[in-house]
Amino acid sequence: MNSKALEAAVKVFPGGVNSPVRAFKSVGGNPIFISRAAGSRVFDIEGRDYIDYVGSWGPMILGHADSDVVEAVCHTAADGLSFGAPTEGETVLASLIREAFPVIERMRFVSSGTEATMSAVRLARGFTGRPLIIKCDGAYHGHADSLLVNAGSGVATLAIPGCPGIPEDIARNTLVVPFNDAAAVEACFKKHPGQIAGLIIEPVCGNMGVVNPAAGYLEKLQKLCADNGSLLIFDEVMTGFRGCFGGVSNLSGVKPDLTCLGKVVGGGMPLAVYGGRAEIMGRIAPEGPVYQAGTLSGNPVAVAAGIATLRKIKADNGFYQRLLARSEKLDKGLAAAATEAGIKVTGNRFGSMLTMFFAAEPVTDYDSAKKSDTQLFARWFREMLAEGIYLAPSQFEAAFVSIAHTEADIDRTLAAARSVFKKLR
Ligand code: HOZ
Repeated sequence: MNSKALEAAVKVFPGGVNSPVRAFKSVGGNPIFISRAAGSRVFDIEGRDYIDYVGSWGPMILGHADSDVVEAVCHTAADGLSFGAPTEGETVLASLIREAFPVIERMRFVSSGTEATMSAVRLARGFTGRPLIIKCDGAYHGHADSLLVNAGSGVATLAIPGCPGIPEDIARNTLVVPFNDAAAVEACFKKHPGQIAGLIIEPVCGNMGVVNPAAGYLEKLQKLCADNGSLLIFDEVMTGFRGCFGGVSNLSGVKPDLTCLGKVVGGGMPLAVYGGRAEIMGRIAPEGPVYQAGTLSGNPVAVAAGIATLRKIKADNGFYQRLLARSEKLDKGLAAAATEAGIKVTGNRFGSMLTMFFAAEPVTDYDSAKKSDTQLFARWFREMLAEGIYLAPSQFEAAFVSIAHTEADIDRTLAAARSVFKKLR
């Protein structure tokens, strides 16, 4: 049935999918077609169930079909799906976001992470009057032209060297530096004085797999940007709410000028955010001249899902303690299972997102991530799927743990991992 569904889908969608990494192209085999999901499980159209660590690529921190979120969505939908006009719910969600991210003084809601990062970059350029931006090699900030240069996520997964359709005139305004290399950023500022609008960074990478910043790295970036009159933009689309009720800016104390959020903040519905210092956000239309708009921006149903999700996390005192303990157990358990089987892996984790690289050396940037044995990863992925464990079909993505993953789920995952690692030897 999955293969029949794929056959039909391929006729109407490139690769049979609506986002490239879903196609299983780098791991082999066919994608499973999902019929429904509940808690920590997804069910495919053949009736098989899987413990799900894709979590819709990050949003499902409460698990699937959380009853409070579903109720909020149904209740709101009954009163109309979209108005293209302000609602009070938007301000309620914005207040929750501001409480979680004090660096976001004012914000704008959009519908996807791509829109958030694209708009933040435009705002940085509009605010500073400068053309260039810096991004990290292997980092993925959505698929806007200027941000797809040397990108991670699906671009890394499919090893696409450069994306046709992006004019050279646009690409050359993006400067690329290795992650965790502050000296490279400093060199960019020296080479292009007064030309760099901002530096956009996943403060903990998720789209080359999870890669943590070295001690002091983010602080150095903040200083370099401030010294050079450039904006520091944190892309916390993946990391937002994954380690605490807030993001890397809260945990590190580093204060970006602008922040992008998505995924968890929309509770599984299409909603994303960019925001930051009030002075900068005041340049956005209609207050300022930097234009950005959207028919579905602040969609009431998506806003309701976001409010229900954030309220539920906030109301649960032990939320992060439980979530992080289970994530740590999974991370450590996977490493132990690999070691027991004599397979070299490097586990990187931030909060409830983690990547097990099939690499012997520490993974600190895209170059070291690329040293992973992707063939072995592909076998691991397929065997785990056969055991009923649904992981991201790419070495360069993260596994997401939700609060709905029980101790028993983690134990079952680790038991499957032990048996799969033995087969991989
Ligand atoms: N950008 C997502 C991975 N980091 C993929 C989204 C999807 O394929 O659904």
